[in-house]
Amino acid sequence: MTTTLQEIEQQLKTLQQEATKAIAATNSTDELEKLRVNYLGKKGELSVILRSMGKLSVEDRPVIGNVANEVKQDIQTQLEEQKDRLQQQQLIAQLAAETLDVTMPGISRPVGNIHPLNGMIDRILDIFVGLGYTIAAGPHVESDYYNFEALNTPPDHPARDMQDTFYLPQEKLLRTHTSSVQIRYMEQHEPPLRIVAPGRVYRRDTVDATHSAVFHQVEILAVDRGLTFAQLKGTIQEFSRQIFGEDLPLRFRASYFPFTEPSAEVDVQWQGKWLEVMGCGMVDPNVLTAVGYDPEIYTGFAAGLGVERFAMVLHQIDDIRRLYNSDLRFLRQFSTTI
Ligand code: 2NM
Repeated sequence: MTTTLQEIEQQLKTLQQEATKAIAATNSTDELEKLRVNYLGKKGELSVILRSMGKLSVEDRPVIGNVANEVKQDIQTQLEEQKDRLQQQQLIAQLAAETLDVTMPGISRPVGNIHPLNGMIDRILDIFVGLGYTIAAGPHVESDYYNFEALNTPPDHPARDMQDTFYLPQEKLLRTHTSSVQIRYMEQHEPPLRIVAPGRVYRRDTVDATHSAVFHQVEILAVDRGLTFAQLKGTIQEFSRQIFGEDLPLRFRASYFPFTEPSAEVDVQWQGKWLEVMGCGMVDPNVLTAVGYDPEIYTGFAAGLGVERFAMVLHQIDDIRRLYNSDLRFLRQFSTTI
C-alpha cells in the first residue's frame, strides 16, 4: 500500500479542521489540555500522520514537513487563544459570583438593652460623680458590726429584729443598706472624702406592689472639716434639679435614723404631689468615732435613696415586681437604642 503526498496533505488539513472545531467547542482549560495532548502530544494524531511520511519520496518529505509545521503552529495558536478566552470567561464568571452588594441590608442581630434599674443607677451615679463623688462597693454578706454596730444602731433597735433582717449562719447577715460599705471605706481612708455607694440591699419585707425583699439603694457620704446641713441641702437640691430636669420644690421633714443627727426625710413636689424621695442627715458623732475620726474636727452628711422608687416615679411603673420578672415586653420599653 502506498501513501501519496496528496493523501497526507489531505489528512493534515482534515486534522486542522477537526482541531479547529474541537478547540472552539471547549468550555474549560482542562478540556483544552486534553485536546492538546490528543492532537500534538507524542502519541497524538499529528505524530501518527507524520510517521507515515517515511513512505514518501525524499523530495516530497520537506513539502509535507512544511505543511505539518504550519498545521502544528496553527493548532498551537488556536489552543493558546482559546485558553486566553476561557481564562477571561472564568475570571468574569468568578467576579460576577463574588460580587459584594454593599447596599444590601446587614444581618440584624438581637441586641439587649440596659435594664431600667441599672439605667437609673447609672444616671444617679453620673450626677454624683459630676459633683466629685467616688463610687464605692462592698460585700452583700455582712457582719452585725458593719451593718449595725458601727452605724450607732443599738442591739434593741427594731431594725435588728429577725423580722426585718435576713440572718445567715456564723453570725452573718445580708446587708440592709449600703451604709456598711461607707463604714468600710471610712476605716480605710482619711477625710476629706465624698463617696457614693450603689447596690443591692436585703430586707424581710412582704412583697407587694411597692415592696421587695431585694431592692437597690444609692447612698452618699461626705466627710470634711466644717460640713453643715446647708451643704447637704444644697447637694440634694442640685441632685433633684438634675434627676428631675427642673428645680422642683423640696421639703425637709424632721425624721430619725440611728446613724444621723439631725435626720430628715426629703419630699419633692412633682406633678402636684409631694413624693418622699430620700432620707438624709448629719453623720452621728458616734459613727465618726467608730471609724476613728475625731468628731470635734470632722463633720459629715449622708443621704440614701431607693433606686426602684426613682425608676417607678420617673418611668411611671405601677408595680415594683415588673422590675424583677424579666418580661421582655416590659423591659424593651426602656431600650435606648433604635
Ligand atoms: C440614709 C439616710 C441617712 C447614711 C449614713 C451613712 C454613714 F455611713 F455615713 F453613717 N451612710 N448613709 C444615711 C443617712 C442613709 O438612707 C436612707
